[in-house]
Amino acid sequence: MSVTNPVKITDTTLRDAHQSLIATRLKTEDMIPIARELDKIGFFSVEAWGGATFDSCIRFLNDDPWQRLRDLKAVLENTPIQMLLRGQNLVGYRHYPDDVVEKFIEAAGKNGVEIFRVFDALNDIRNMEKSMEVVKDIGAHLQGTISYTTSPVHSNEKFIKFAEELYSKGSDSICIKDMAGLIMPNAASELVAGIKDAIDIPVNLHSHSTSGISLMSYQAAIDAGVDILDTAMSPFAMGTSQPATESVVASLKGTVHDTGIDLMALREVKNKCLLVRDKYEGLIDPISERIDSDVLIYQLPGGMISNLVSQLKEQNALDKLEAVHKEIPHVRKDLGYPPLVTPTSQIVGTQAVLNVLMGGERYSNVTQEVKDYVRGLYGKAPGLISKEIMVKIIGDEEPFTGRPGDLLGPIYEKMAEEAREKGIVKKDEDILTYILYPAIAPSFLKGERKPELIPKKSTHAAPSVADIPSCMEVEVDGEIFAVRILSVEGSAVESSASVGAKKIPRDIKGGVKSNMQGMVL
Ligand code: 3PY
Ligand code: ZN
Repeated sequence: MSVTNPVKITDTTLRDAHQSLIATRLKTEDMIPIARELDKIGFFSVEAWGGATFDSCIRFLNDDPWQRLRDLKAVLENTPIQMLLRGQNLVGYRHYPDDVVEKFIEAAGKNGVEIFRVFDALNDIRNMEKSMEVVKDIGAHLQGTISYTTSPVHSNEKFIKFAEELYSKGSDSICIKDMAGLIMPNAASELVAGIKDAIDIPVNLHSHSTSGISLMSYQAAIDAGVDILDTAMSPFAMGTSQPATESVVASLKGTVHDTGIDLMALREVKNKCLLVRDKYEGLIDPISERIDSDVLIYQLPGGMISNLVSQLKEQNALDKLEAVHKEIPHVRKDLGYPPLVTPTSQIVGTQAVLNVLMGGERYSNVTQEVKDYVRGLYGKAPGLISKEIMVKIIGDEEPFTGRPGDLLGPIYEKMAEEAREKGIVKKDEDILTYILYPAIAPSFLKGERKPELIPKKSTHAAPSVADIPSCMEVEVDGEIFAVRILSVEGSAVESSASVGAKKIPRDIKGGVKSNMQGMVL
């Protein structure tokens, strides 16, 4: 059978896969041997930079993100490096001025990024325009991205119109970014076909296996003519990560869509990945590896679930997790149905936590980020925010309706001066590290930060978690505690309920502070 429509593959092992499964903790030294093997395969691209990796590098790993990029570039001789860029948010959680956007993209290009996947959480083109323009200026591949979600105000028709807008701004390809694994096979088929009908550039589908539906949606997208699919090598695939590269490649062998990738060559990559996975096993949360059908109801992207757990743990309120899950759709509706992706996932998630923990009336306590969102400082909400919610959150203030980036004057030169005065600039890129993460960059750039240790993996066989209740009440000295089993070491038979369990007093008081910085999703 002749291969008339080969599918291309973007392998995400070195970015989204470890961001989704091991909280973005893969160190550069462990990436390089994998990258060397990935380079032999013939992928369309390897997604290896951007998203949360920049933050994680300096906050947790004591790895220089710029050096990582250079090291990757040195071994990825035949395969383009792709990065995920959060539009005007770059690799952070808030908008940066245009001069910083320009310098950052130029530096990323100079150090090795060839394909820029640019998205905005609200699909507000004004938050993407500047970065798209700079990507074009440096002559790199611009992948304009749709943040996919479902809601009463989203439809395939609107997404196709948005794809046309992305195309009109110079996109070389379009990505449908389904960050929570929500896209259904029918919707994938209709959307891919619709975009391909409307514009003549390659279409890439990016999904996560969180809900268990992604492989069916990939097949539907293939039948509808998708050009590129995102997958991860099997040791870092499935669950909250992408479908497995090997499975997709194998399923297309001998068909008109054959990827041309050699399964035996993939084995070599897989073997390298297995060794690395073994080292990080202690970081893999079994929850991330399982199918979670709740995502279809609550729409939480994988990273957000673990983030909520950690916020609630901080407040000794893990027993409120279910209530927070239920609150999230309310907050999302009130805020005009933003797709849940960085930073809106944190904005909505944190407010939902606050609404639940404070009890009483919703929004009696509001985070600064929600106020700014309602003020229009993150861009235009996809749907209406009712007058009632507006008043509750920002009183009678008039929201801003312009391009949020226009409110920010240039800061690069001033902050460069500041960084030099602090004696932390050894190379130009250090200035960008400082501008993006001013609180932690100085200690990182002075070499004062210690890398986090990788938790030890259990030496016992995996427990049969199905047999263990996830939550129980116990009485200690006359007081009732809700105990949630967070992890169980050893086999189910040997383990007692106290292993890895946390006691949670039921009586929760106090508020929640927002921790937008430092959230790696
Ligand atoms: C990121 O912004 O880091 C993402 O992975 C969004 O899906
Ligand atoms: Zn993703």
